[in-house]
Amino acid sequence: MVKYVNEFKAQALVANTQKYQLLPSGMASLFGSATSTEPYNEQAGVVAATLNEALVQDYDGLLRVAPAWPSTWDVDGTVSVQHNSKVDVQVRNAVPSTVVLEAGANAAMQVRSPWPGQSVQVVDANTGATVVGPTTTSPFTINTSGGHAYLIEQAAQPFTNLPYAQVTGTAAAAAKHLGPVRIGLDPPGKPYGGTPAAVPGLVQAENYDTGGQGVGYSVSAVNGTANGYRPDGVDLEATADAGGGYDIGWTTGGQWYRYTVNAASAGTYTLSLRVAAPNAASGALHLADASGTNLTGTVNIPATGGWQTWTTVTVQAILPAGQQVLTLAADTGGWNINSLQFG
Ligand SMILES: [Ca+2]
Repeated sequence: MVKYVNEFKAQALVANTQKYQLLPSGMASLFGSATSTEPYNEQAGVVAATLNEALVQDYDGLLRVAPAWPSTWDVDGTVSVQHNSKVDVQVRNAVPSTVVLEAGANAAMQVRSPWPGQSVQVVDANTGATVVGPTTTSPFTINTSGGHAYLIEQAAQPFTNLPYAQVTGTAAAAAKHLGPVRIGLDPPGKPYGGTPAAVPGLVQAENYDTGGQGVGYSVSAVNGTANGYRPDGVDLEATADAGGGYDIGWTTGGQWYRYTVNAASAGTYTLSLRVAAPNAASGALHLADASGTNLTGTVNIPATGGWQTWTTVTVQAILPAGQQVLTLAADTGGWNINSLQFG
């Protein structure tokens, strides 16, 4: 019965978070409206309090470990409890795997066994002494010394037998989402206009991501004659190319512009760059993914005879499916770019 209550609670927490946690800051929004200007503090509070109480409860002088944790959720968490103490708990496959009491004071702390019916012992991590058990009695008492950590473990599975799990991983390159809502902040750069450019499709050079210098673009000098197009516009000018609009000029090696795009499918795309260069620009540019991998190889731009005499240079790029940030990197200067057509 408890199990099903916990699962229902987990579903309710997820549903409420998806409904209310709508603001980019991660705060919840009253009435579940993304356009509401009223933060909904209670939502974050309910989530925090519920998770704490589910992981470690401390009332009537008795510590209960994972008394109401949903069986489908793994967790690594720390909960503050009585006597200025903390309990660190890891749960895997519905069973506590690691339980540590970090004592903040000298006290006699009552603990309900995290593994009912199993033989349990408590080891003072500071001294190595076994201070409780092995015992199947529950609850048991740990006479704590402030500043000591106590390993609460199954006698048959002491900490010394636990597998060593190496910490691995790479920095996140994309935001996490829970259903339709953000968990935490998206990367600081955002697609210009709010929506990633569709691939296949046309990406206007002037529509580089927002976020400013070092985020949406990086330029060594601010130039341009069409700064009215966007508040953070740099190096833009009205273009004489077909279709009008703006192009990026004043190119210099080392400058770059980012574009958040959404590729309909993974595959090799033909990238048609609309460019102009009075003189041939060898090794002019390349397109890179978020991890810096060169997707196109170095692209050469032939002489078109003028800054507003346009031609199309075609290269290929392999893209994964979905939303991603592409960087148009200038390797040398001497050219303008109007648009990037992904076909
Ligand atoms: Ca353009």
